[in-house]
Amino acid sequence: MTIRPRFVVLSAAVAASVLAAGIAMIGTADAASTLGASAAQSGRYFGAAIAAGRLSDGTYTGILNREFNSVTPENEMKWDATEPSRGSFNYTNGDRILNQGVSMGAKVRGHALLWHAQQPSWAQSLSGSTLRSAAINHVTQVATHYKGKIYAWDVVNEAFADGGGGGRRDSNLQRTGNDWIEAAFRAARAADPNAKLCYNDYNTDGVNAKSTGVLNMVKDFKARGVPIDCVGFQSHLGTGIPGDYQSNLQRFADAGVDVQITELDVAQGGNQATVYAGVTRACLAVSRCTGITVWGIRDSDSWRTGENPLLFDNSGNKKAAYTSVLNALNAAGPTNPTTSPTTSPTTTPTTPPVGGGCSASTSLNQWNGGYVATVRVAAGSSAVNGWTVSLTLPSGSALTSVWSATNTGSSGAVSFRNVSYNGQIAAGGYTEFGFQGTGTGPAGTPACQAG
Ligand code: 9MR
Repeated sequence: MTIRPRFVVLSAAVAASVLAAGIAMIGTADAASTLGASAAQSGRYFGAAIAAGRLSDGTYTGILNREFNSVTPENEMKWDATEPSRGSFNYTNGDRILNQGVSMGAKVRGHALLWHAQQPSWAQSLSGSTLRSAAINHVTQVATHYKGKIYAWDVVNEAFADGGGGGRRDSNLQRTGNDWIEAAFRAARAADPNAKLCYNDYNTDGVNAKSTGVLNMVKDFKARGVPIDCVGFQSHLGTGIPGDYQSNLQRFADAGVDVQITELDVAQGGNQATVYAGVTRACLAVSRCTGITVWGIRDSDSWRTGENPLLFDNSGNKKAAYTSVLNALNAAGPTNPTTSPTTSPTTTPTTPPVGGGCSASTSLNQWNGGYVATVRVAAGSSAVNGWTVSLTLPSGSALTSVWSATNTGSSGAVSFRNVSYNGQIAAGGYTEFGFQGTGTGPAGTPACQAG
């Protein structure tokens, strides 16, 4: 659904009284009436974790189809589900989630390739190089099965320890060597170059030792060219939101990764609607926060039994928290947030699209001998249906990987075409793709051709 921005002209007196009443006007004239459509106004998604076993429940799928434009399998793509015995893969339920997402035109987040929990028993009993090669094979096989279909993969889940140290969690995977995480990310990139690759964790929702440990890993990966595109913040919250929630997201964005709220749920209590709205506003205020996923649909679908932490009650009715999220999304209006995107070393200014069409801008994370470029493709005043970005790589530079686009050429004049899930951009919205290369990254503003 395309949301057309319409601005209301008010007399000064009316405007003053409206402002005095504290009513947010931007976007209310054409406010979108579902979570997905209202998030799409700023180029974001609003998703839910879903369970294959509930897809035959009409109330459940009715809400899912109506409200959400992204899905995450709650359990169906985990290691125990997809490789129940070594080398023997079962994608039945994972594919059901994928197909549900495809039928909705939704993004599909893959969750999760490697995790210390929910391992099949055969993997739990392995160690050392045998476990390492089984784990990397698992990443390769599953990411290959879903190649081209997944918007973002949680490649590694919950690998950092709780408490004050900021270090890794002990696990059988960690005991194969500290480089297991980067090995997993490299294998995932090789298997599905177009999926965004995320690290995902909990208790990282504010600035603390654990989130700082994850941030340091991201910076290290970026500096060494290990492919990582995004960090997921699970946000299983109690009755409050960390005061530095937004600034924590921003410091990851500033390190050159997208951020996503991946498993949001909030204990029911007096503050539930306020906390939900606060999380939503924080994401909207961080330009690299690409979307929000709630961990279930109705309270009765939640893993947090008895806490009623979701947006719909047991009967599927919208709760106050639902309304507060929808209002926060609509209050952001039909344009992208204006916060500065990243503090990457080199950023070309975005050329404002004139009328329809598209524009592109590049931010570079560069090191001696290589770089990662993130390219933002923005629609003008009309929705874009397909896009091609063209640029020239400097002499000595060659592409080594491309994600969320397909390239023609790998040195000199190169162009990048959208993939299936990011060709359509709402008016005023944007999407991003990226590439890694040798040598020095491209300078200047790339050309963008819509259609
Ligand atoms: O919601 C999931 C629940 O159905 C499973 O029993 C549980 C098993 O560990 O995993 C739950 O999902 C978790 C997610 O995969 C990772 N972050 C924490 C989530 C809640 O436990």
